[in-house]
Amino acid sequence: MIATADKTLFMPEPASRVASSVDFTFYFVFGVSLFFFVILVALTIWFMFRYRARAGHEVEPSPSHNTGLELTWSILPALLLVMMFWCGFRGYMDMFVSSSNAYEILVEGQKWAWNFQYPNGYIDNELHIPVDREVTLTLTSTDVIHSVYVPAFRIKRDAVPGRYNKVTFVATMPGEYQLFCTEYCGTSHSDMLATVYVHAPGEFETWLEKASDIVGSLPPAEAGQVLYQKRGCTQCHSVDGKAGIGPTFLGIYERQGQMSDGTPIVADENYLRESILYPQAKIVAGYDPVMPTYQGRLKDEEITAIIAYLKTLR
Ligand code: HEC
Ligand SMILES: [Cu+2]
Repeated sequence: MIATADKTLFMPEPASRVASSVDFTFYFVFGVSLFFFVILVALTIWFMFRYRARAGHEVEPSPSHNTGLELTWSILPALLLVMMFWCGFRGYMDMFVSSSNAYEILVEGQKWAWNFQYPNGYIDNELHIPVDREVTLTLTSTDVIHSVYVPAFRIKRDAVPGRYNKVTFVATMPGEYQLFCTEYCGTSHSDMLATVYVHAPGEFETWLEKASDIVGSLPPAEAGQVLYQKRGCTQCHSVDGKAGIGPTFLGIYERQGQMSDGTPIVADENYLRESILYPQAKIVAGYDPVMPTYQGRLKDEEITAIIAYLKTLR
């Protein structure tokens, strides 16, 4: 691969193995386009001036044919196009075909957060990966189309509800990188961010082991707070009293609420549990029914921990 090791005009410093070939393809297409754009526009303007109609100049019969010229302007661009296809196709295959020992992470987009599920079942809202190891993201979505984009890795792939997409890459430098949702997906689309942590050799396994045991290693209320942050609730629920897309969690426990059909309700444990598992069962007055269900996505003990945390928000 042709290496362009630095950050480019449009992109951050490359941090994956495919990055340099993506940059090469981009600048090749860009350069060829720019070259022909300048030539064509310059010639057009010059000919307009040079061959303009004016007194004393008769219209000359145009030559009908020039084999040499026609072959040149057909074969040369055709070769350039084949080269573009070749670069693009190779890069696409590099990102699409994974080997059998790639580390697979399931990625689920939801309005408006990412869930990254590791092989041991642990789910996090940030992407953690080992350096220098082939990683495959298998993407899907619970609601609308989202799209994973990590500029430093030069990878981008859609997360489509009801199907699985894959993207494969090898991160080459430990550090933190920005991940964006790059498919407009509604109100908080621009907040649908995540950080990619590329761990130095050996550190990834240690991180995963520690992170996986939230409920086992923390008191319920603290575990609940971590889950609140890591499982996407923050996108819609504040804990400081401000209403967002959903009601604030401040003082939610035993709060007197009203449902959209007018029934009053007291937010006890069972109501909170129901709200998390079956959000559409009772809709809080003044809000839209946009909360995704966490059925099958939060374990019982995790829901219990979240409720324990909600009780502390007085
Ligand atoms: C996409 C935005 C969104 C996300 C993400 C979300 N919720 Fe909600 N949630 C809502 C909305 C909107 C309502 C109010 C309408 C309703 O009752 O469904 C709500 C209502 C609730 C209620 C009832 C609130 C009340 O005042 O009665 C609870 C409890 C709740 N959510 C918990 C959670 C938890 C826990 C999470 C994370 C695991 C979460 N929600 C994630 C949007 C969201
Ligand atoms: Cu999105």
